[in-house]
Amino acid sequence: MSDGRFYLTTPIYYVNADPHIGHAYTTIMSDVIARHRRQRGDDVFFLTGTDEHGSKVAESAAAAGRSPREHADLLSERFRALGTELEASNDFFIRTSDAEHEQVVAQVLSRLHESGDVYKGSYGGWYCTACEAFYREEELLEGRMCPIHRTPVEWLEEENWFFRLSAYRDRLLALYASEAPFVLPETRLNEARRMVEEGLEDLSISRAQIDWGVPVPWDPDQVVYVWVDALFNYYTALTYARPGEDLVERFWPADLHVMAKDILKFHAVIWPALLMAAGMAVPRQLFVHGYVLKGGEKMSKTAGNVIDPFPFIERYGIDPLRYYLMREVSFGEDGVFSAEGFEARYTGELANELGNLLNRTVSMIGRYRDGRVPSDPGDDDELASEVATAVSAFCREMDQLALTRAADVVWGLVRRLNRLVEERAPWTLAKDPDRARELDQALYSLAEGLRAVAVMLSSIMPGSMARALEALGQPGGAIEMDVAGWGNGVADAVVAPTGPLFPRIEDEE
Ligand code: ME8
Repeated sequence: MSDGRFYLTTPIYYVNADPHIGHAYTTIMSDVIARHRRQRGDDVFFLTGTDEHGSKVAESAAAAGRSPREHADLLSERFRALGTELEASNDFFIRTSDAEHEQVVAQVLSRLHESGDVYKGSYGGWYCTACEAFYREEELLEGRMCPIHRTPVEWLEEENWFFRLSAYRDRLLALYASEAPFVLPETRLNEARRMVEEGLEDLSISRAQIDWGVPVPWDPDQVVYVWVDALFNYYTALTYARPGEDLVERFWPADLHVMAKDILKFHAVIWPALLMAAGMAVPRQLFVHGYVLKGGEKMSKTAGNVIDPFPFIERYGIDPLRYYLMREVSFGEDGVFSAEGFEARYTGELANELGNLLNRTVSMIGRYRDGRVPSDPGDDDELASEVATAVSAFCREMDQLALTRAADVVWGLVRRLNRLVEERAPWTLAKDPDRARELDQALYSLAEGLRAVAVMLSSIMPGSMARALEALGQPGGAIEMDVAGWGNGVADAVVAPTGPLFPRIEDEE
């Protein structure tokens, strides 16, 4: 899968409205993957950013009484701030209004033009501005509504530049047949295949009636279609993210694009065809996740049912939100976000199962062994092998991007360790000097098991797990996956009791 370097991206988000939990979800899941790859020793480049051109943004700017540029500056900052709050470890934040991006888009467009697959034509179709896409009559819902947004579409007729997408049918089908699946999960790959098999229409890649965009290099009266402009961000970012460094050479093509299913066609069909036409390597893989739902509905700016992530972060810190989304919304499927569900997992799993386990372990080591983890690991082969199994299962699930299953694996170990506390009952062992060795072994096993848990969970809850490692006597503790295994850590460490990792949050009411 990877050759030691790993380039992954989130979609770049439209700056037409404020970010919500749906955007947070994609960014967090991508960040978990990025952090995990780093823990595996990969040279990672992680990109996110904002999509700023086109009529959707221009119209929302006008509605807010701002110029598109002012509006984009303001909203882009909110997405950047969201990334910071989420503790996203992205290496760069791209804006499609960056001059460097615009220049490279113009260059790539010229290459497309020279490929012979770009021609001038006229087109009339039903346009949904929220999707920034045309629909055929038969794709619309009753009353000429957009199938995604359920809002009215408008008839648009212009003379534009077209990309001969229809000519890429066989090459796309060959791409979908490649051994390493181009799209995960498989249902989404099949969906892409169906789209191509059902027949592709050529794609209008310019717009005549708006000017908020990148001018078409050979016809400056038109601007580049916002989706073409946006897709190429994945390439352009590498040309200027680190001045003086050739990131294209190092990271192209992308290893993984993460997104939700709403933009599957753009990424699985249009994007590789554009790259093929421009003579550029296509990405290795896409992961298409489901929707975060509120009630039964997709959360979206257009539907107006969004949940703001900031209050949750303010109240609980970021890690519980990262954990909750990872566990609750099975990666690849739809899942419901609810404040009640969030609180239940916070209290039941984070505070009680994990936080208490750490707390008890550290305080028993304090009480029975003067705060020093026994240096003799004893021969707890059974637990040692359970930890080894958990670590390798975790990595295997992460490699398959089965993020939620990976989290389940760790949680299995957390529960195992909780049972171990009850089974070994260190408080009973402590009363009997003849059983000192058993007590040593129990305390060592709990601490070493918890260290493995903390290393695995570091990609999901980086801040809290750094604190957990510190409590286990591993300040600035190594989190490389190859030290997660048994026997690499806690022997003889001096534990450092901290306050609860996940404190009870009193209800304000
Ligand atoms: O489509 N559940 O931007 P966008 C899960 N600019 N994920 C969600 C979500 C939800 N309810 N709502 C949004 C665009 N997302 C284009 C992309 S890329 C070259 C250009 C996430 O602001 C999810 O990743 O509409 C989805 O694909 C993306 O936000 C759409 O963001």
